[in-house]
Amino acid sequence: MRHDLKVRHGGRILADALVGHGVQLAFGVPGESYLPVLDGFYDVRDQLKFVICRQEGGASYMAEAYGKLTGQPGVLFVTRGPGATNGAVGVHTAFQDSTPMVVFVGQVGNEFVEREAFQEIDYRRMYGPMTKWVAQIDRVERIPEYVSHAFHTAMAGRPGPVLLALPEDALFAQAAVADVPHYQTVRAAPAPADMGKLKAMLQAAERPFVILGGGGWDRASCDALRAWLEASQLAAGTSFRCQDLLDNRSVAFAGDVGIGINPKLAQRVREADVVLVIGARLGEMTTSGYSLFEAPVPAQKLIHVHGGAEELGRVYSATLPINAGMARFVEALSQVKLDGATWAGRTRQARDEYLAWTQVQPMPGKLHYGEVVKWLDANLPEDAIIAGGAGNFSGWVHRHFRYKGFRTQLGSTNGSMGCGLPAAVAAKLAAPRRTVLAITGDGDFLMTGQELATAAQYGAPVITLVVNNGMYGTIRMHQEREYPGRISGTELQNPDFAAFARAFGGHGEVVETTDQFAPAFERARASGKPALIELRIDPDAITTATTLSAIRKQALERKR
Ligand SMILES: Cc1ncc(C[n+]2csc(CCOP(=O)(O)OP(=O)(O)O)c2C)c(N)n1
Ligand SMILES: [Mg+2]
Repeated sequence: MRHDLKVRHGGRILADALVGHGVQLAFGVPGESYLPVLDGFYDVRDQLKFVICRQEGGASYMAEAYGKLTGQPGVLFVTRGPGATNGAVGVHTAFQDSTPMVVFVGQVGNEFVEREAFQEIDYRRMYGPMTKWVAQIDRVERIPEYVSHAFHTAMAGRPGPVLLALPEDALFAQAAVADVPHYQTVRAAPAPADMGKLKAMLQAAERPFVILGGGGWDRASCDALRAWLEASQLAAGTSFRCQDLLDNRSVAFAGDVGIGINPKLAQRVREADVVLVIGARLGEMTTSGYSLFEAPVPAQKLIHVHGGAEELGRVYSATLPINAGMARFVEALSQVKLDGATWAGRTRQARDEYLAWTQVQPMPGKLHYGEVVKWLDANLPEDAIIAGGAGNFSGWVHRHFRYKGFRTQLGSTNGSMGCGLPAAVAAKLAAPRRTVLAITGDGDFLMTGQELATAAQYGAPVITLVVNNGMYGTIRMHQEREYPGRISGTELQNPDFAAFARAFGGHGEVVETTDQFAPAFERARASGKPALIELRIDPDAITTATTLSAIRKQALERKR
């Protein structure tokens, strides 16, 4: 034992370790299972703020969004069994979104382990499939080592969530141990020979296309990539809910390759001869159910660049797989000079098709939600952040909003409902000067609506739009298609959302016509409080392109 070291309890060692790794905000719900950590937080309160949430689902979404926004691991603390189970949703989101996250969970003391003691769960089995690594810190002396390991793992290669269980005895115990320095981010660099092959493949292409997506990006890489795409006259799309990786105003931007894809863009991807995929996993949502690329051997020549070596060849056998971190890859790519004369015309056409596709369509009712999204597009500051959950309401934003820069979008690629408001709260706490919106559905919002309390408690004046159609519209849409007219399990009786917001000390309004929106938004913005605007839309307006009644009619005709 070194004699120059101070004796600390496990909770303080852990708090110091977090500060040492640069953690300034952590999210969670307390539990008696980790009292020494709360005590440690008391000592480091000037460096690290512990944001207390109202439900672990909200807390885990906040940690996930924080990780996504900052590129540093989002940190979550939850208590044993009940906290660990409630908190799972944000961990799954982080896993599918490749978001760095470090989760700490209380655990029974080593003396009771495997007895099914109070709230005991084997986290290795429970969390194994949705984390990069799960471990339990059994000895107080090893807390700095495990925490360092966790941060390195969350950040390396393909980023993702890791989980450390904290047996109570290891937290209460005392030790004199040294801290470990700040973690380093370990990412691979592309081999020069592979960059040579990439250049030859792209230059020989007639119908090239680029798709960006996934995690592990940073602003400088996105900006450099935009410059390269424009200089190369290439057209690019973004994978599902990664629309902010390329400024949507760039002449290179051809749209989002996700749910409800522009049919012309889908055709363009299918017909491409060489596709350069940077960072995207090519999951089910990005490939339109594995149909844009044939699995396992695509018809297109595929250059697949990914930060996780294990991702390459997982579904698709690429012509050229490249394991690289985004920054390293873009740095090398910037040296690749291409003559875009062959495909410049196609790139212009792709852009025109995007511009045409994003024009708003007519929709039933007095409140035109598409026009609302267009208004936001024209009036929000360029760096405003839009957080969203899952539901058909998000389709209008995907289609009509132009994301103008890195991390102006926070969404869940696992299509998880309820992440909009908590993600917005985390974003506002991390970037207080930016305008932050949550765009939610009536079903979506109430999954985590209680986090308005967190917004109020920590002074996070986010603006939430609740798009109210009185139902779980997405499911109703699928239901009408499969079982027309047989409404089952999809209707909602809603509260007064504006009054709900006011009950938390926030600002609340209802908007029923298109004209009412802009002044209501300005009042919400001026209120300086967490604000909520309920948008009452016509329930028939089910997507940007069609109505519920049209879907039912088509389904009935099909079944006849
Ligand atoms: C946590 C979670 N539970 C359930 C679902 C399945 N689901 C997807 S969309 C949806 C309905 C969303 O309803 P709402 O928020 O009102 O949006 P709308 O589709 O009506 O616009 C449901 C239940 C999901 N994606 N995530
Ligand atoms: Mg709804």
